[in-house]
Amino acid sequence: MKITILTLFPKVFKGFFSTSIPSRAIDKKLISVKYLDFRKFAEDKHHKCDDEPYGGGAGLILKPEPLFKALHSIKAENKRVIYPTPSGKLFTEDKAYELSKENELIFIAGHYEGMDQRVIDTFVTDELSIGDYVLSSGETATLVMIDAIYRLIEGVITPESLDEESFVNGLLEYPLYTRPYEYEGQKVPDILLSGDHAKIKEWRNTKRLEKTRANRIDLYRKFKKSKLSVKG
Ligand code: 6GU
Repeated sequence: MKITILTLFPKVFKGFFSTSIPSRAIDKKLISVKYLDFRKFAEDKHHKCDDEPYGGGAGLILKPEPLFKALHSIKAENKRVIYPTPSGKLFTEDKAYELSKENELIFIAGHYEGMDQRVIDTFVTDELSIGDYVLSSGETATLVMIDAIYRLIEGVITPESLDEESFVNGLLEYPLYTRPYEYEGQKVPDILLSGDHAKIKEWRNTKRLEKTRANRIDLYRKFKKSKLSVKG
């Protein structure tokens, strides 16, 4: 997957992509990441990218010209262009899965209070929000989305790791334990040491349901309604 990030602050991303699983995905050529600093497309003396909104209001917004030029330069017309914004549709695991099937994704990491609507109307295919809170910049939201998407690409992580994690089947993950068996008086549940795989699976399914009911009643109700079986 080819990922292009339009950003005024490429540095924000570089640490992430030079570490651990992301850097391995790049080495294995499963993803490539390019940064397009659209400030260089701002042609005035001060390379100005922001301005006051027509009609008044607080803050500055991104001007259309640098973004139009940057997007035209990478032929973004007819490509999947994602604009992370708190006013977008909710970004979910299903959306991450859908986007992980694309060969190419372009992200516009906004800054300031937003950007000129004409950029959205001309290029953006997906306006997406990562949750009901406001971040100071689009960079962190862009990073969150890319992290959720690229890890679903075949070969990035082992399929078994994806099988039972949170949101698979619409439930949250079961509790996990590792050595030592006993720590500060707390023991690992004996069932996990029993070697009885059917029993372990049953215990984990029960825990997934309990956890989902306690932490995410919305997901729990949806699960119950869908008549999906965790066993299936
Ligand atoms: Cl995508 N961007 C910003 N700036 N804030 C957010 C967000 C995105 N999603 C939730 N809050």
